Amino acid sequence: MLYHLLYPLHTYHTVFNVFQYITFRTIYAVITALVLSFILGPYIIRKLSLMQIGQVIRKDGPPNHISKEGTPTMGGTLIIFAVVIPTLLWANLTNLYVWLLIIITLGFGAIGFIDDYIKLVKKNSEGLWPRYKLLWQFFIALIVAVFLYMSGFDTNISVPFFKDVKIDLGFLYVPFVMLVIVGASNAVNLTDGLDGLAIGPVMIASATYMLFAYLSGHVKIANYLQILYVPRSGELTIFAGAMVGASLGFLWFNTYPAQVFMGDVGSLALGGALGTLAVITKHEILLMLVGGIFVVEALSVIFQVSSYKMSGKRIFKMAPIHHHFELKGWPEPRIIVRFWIISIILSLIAISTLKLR
Ligand code: 57M
Repeated sequence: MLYHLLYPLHTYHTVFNVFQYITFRTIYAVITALVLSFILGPYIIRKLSLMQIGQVIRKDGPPNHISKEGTPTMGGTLIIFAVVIPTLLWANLTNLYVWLLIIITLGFGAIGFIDDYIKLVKKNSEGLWPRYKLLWQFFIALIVAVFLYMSGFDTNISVPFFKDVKIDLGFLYVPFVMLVIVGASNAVNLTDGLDGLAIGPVMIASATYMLFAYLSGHVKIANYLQILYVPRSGELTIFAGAMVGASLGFLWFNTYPAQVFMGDVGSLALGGALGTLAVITKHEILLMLVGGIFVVEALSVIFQVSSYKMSGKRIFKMAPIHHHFELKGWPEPRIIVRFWIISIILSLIAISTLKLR
């Protein structure tokens, strides 16, 4: 909005020229998201506590989680607010990609909100029926995928390390996009099982895709790096910047010992947004590397459940894998920070692939 209000004033004074620059507006999207989180955080945590929206801890989980009973959850409402408001403030709102990201964030956030609400307010521990959750996620992802396909969006996917390899998926691009978005959403959801364990890698991945969006949307840099140029995708730098600020702000309250959990409203929204950023910046396969922690967490569940079903034996002491380390006796902060470190390493490797090709 500020872009539309203030940039036109550059004809009266050159200082308003600065509002045309994506870098300037991204920096202020990060700052606005951070400030909003710090201002609204305490209020929202107090509100959630007063409404007794406290986490119910399953008895079959790691024993040290029992003390977390009653921790306010659904803090993801704060995250979504701190992402969407700065985006509306600083992004070019005629950019359709920005609206696609907002739709995914609000849509997946709504699914998570309903799930959390049923679990915590209606006191029904089952929440939304898992297949309904998945169905609604695929439906919203379908809307985004079909819109991209029908608007002539490039259906080629790039392969890391191989600059000349482009795979044109044609109409299969639609299910591919849906899988990336829904997969990322659920992987983040599974990861959100320790204080700050999900929000840390989400912040790191958002910062990585903030860079990718800027590079992919800049014709000269994209050509120099020989990555797919996606016209107008540069505006997503601002959305990704808001995600970085909102994640950092939420981490202030979610760090061990957490004052608030994000809830499905947060994890589903953030994962869906990351998946959509990966699709529109055309770095979908790299998401497997940038979001490597989320991939490992999801795979640990798949392998554990498959192994248990086939042989009755567990591969891990408990899945997702963060619980395995807990039961091995690692203190919670040690697991969390080591997962953050791995996430940073994976992101640096992913960024290096832009040159290693
Ligand atoms: C998402 N939710 C956390 C919190 C957060 C198939 C199976 C692997 C599913 C999985 C599951 O239930 N996943 C749901 C993970 C939960 O966190 C809430 O959920 C939101 C995110 N969706 O925002 O509101 C618990 O995680 C802890 N937590 C923190 N700090 C945080 O900042 O400590 C969360 C955020 C919270 C809190 O204790 O209650 C969760 O873990 O449920 N199931 C599991 O992950 C269970 N694993 C399991 O059953 N493994 C089996 C088989 C089925 C794979 C096995 O290994 O044999 C574990 N989770 C729990 N209890 N709670 C173990 C049992």
